[in-house]
Amino acid sequence: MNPRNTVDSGQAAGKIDRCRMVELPEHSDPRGLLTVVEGGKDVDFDIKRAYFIHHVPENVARGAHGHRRLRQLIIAMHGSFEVIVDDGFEKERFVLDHPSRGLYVVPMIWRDMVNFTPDAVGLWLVSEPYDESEYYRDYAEFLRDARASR
Ligand code: T46
Repeated sequence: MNPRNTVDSGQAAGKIDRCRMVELPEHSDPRGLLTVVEGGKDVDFDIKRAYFIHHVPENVARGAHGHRRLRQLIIAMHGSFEVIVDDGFEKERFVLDHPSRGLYVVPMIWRDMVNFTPDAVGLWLVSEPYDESEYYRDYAEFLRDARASR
């Protein structure tokens, strides 16, 4: 685990203060920058899946869901967007606007992605294969479970 970025797992999953910006290791030389994300080192999970979101129309929000088990690192590869995380008690807004900084999000967090610039490309590195049954799509159901788990 990179000591600058240590992110831990376990009991406190679902608390908003476990969601944080992670500085990714950059390798700079006259040819430019190379940024690395290594599962189990820069993030505390094995990366099982990657997906990216782009060409989001103006004023369109994405997300509006939570995950029961999934951990993720969200990176704005180009352009910028904002992620609002919500643990059922508190909310926090993060601006993602640099490809060497990612937002680490633990399970049991509701998230909304807003204010995508027209050129935004977001990359999601996640800990689980795609499984729709692992999502919360209903905010009332998420809130009930998130609050019951404290
Ligand atoms: C998240 C945000 C940022 C797949 O078939 N495989 C996949 O791995 C994913 C992520 C999606 N899909 C299909 C399911 C839907 O028919 O792609 C379609 C759009 O997915 P969804 O409605 O889940 O899109 P978002 O923007 O609401 O959420 C997605 C991810 O699901 C979610 O984990 O963090 O992007």
